[in-house]
Amino acid sequence: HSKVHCRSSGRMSAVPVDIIEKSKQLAAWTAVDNHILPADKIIGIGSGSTVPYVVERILAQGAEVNKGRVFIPTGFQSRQLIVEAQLTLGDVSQYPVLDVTIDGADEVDHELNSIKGGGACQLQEKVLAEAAKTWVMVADYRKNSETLGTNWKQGIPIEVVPFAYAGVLRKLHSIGSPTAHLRMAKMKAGPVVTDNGNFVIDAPFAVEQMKEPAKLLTQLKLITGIVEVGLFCNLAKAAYFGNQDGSVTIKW
Ligand code: ABF
Repeated sequence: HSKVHCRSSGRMSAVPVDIIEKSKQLAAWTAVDNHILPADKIIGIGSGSTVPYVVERILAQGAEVNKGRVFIPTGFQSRQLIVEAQLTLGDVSQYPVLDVTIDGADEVDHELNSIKGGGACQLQEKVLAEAAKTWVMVADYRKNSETLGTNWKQGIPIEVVPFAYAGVLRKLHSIGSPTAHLRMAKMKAGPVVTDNGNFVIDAPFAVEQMKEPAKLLTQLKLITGIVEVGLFCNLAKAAYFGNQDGSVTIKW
């Protein structure tokens, strides 16, 4: 994307009880309305707290249209969402080409690059993003920024093969992320383990490096032991952000 356009749509009439939840819902609903058409049959469902509103809006399209669809999850949480909504569950190995995937994000920059993986699902999320003919992100206004790392300070989530993690950490420390660290489970019960049985390293980088995310991504992907990097570059068709005032910012 050489240029990203921004647009704001109309306001919601109801006063939100919970502004952030409302803004997530608004982003999700608008994205579904714009990108999930009756003809779309193979649909990727992403992870995070905005995605339940995506499913909510898909269900509102009616049982008739949803009967003919298959839904592919990015992880355990979205698998549960699909099952609980009584939609047809599929696997990306059965359906390697998806019509649309809608997913959340931790932060999206002015060129639609994003940080993802705060929820530790970035490997499956990226597989579904790349498999989709149309990949769209949805989030509340806090995720919308100029440069990655501005609002999301935790660093880039990096999925690593468990036995290689210490070496990967040393390498990250030496290439500009001195505070890169293994993500621990709550109460420090042990490392977070992804749906694929891997560990997650959170690696903050300096602003200069974050300004060229595609370059950083390439550099990181060459490190042996790294399975996937939570930097998503040149993949998104659009990103939707619900705002506090009930408007939606669309970047595309
Ligand atoms: C997924 O869920 C992840 O890529 C991202 O880490 C997270 C965002 O969730 P939330 O909207 O709950 O912050 O999309």
